[in-house]
Amino acid sequence: MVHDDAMLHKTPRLIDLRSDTVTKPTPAMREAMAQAEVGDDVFGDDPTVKALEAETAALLGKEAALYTPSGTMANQLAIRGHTEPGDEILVEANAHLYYYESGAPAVLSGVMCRCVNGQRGIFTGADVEAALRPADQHFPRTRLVCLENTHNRGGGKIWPIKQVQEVAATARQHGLLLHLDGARLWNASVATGVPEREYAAPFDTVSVCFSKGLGAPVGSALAGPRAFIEHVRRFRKMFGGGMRQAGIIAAGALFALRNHRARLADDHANAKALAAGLAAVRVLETEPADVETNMVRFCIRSLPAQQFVDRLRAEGVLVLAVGPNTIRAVTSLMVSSEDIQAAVATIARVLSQESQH
Ligand code: TLP
Repeated sequence: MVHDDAMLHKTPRLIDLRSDTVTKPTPAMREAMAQAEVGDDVFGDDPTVKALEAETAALLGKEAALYTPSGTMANQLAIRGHTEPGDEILVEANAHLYYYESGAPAVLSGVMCRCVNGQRGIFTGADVEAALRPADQHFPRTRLVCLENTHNRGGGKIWPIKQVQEVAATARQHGLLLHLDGARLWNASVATGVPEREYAAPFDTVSVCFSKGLGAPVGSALAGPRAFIEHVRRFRKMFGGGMRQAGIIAAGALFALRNHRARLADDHANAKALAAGLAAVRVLETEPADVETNMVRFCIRSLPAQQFVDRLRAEGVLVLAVGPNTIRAVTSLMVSSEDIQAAVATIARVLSQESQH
């Protein structure tokens, strides 16, 4: 285990499966942050931010990258940079940048979102074609297609590389630009062995997060062509994302990038173990074969999901209701394999208490 229990869990021991965003910096990461060389990044003076941006761009096979405070900002900068107000973007109906980003495409870029319905977030070139309309003054100009890998609301589903390439080829045939929300691209690469740069290759821009499974406290990046990254640097400032001595947090991100990617395999093994444990608890509908990375989704019918979540919280297990009957559990460096077994036991106990009522 990477984490140091004494440091990370000062308060009563909770097993936190709400998200991989809850990860706290490890002692070694904190040390790297304390030692970071810093400067005013708006003046271009922060060497640690520059190092992070260069390493991220290289890993993704792109010319340049821009450090951002959040994944939301990285996605929204991509949309802003690729479009003009009144344009339309094609997104999957459960895509984070459409579903969970507070209506930002409408406000920050003035674009319309046209939704494609995927299977756990995955769609086809034919779906893109079906959503396109002829060039005509009545229609908005379709400009950008967005994919998400791994897909959050798809339960951590990985886009098969062949299908990414097929969708990208269709988009290109129609002169469309491509953006990848790769908040958890690291997970896809660890699970499949397909390098990040190969997944990133068909896209103009890719956003990635350091503050999820990689365990850094803050930050994401947007990678793409150098001219595009310089173009959106201005929008980052406009959106309030110009940070000063950001090297302090970028050092955590850099440490995460260099040291925490391979260990995501542990999270994936823990997620599979969790799903297997839950499958054995009769009342819960879960499909262990659907668990491809660090997320487990399960349904509960006997009481509303939120009520079940509240009951579990009282027993020290935190999960998230993501629908009226659907619950999400995410593994990360905050949870050990022992925690997973304890969480399964708690869930089983709470369910059996409920069924006695
Ligand atoms: N996802 C969060 C919540 O916002 C739902 C989570 O707990 O999973 N892209 C994807 C695919 C994401 O899952 C997230 C965060 C983001 C972008 C946004 O990142 P932040 O939270 O840094 O703005």
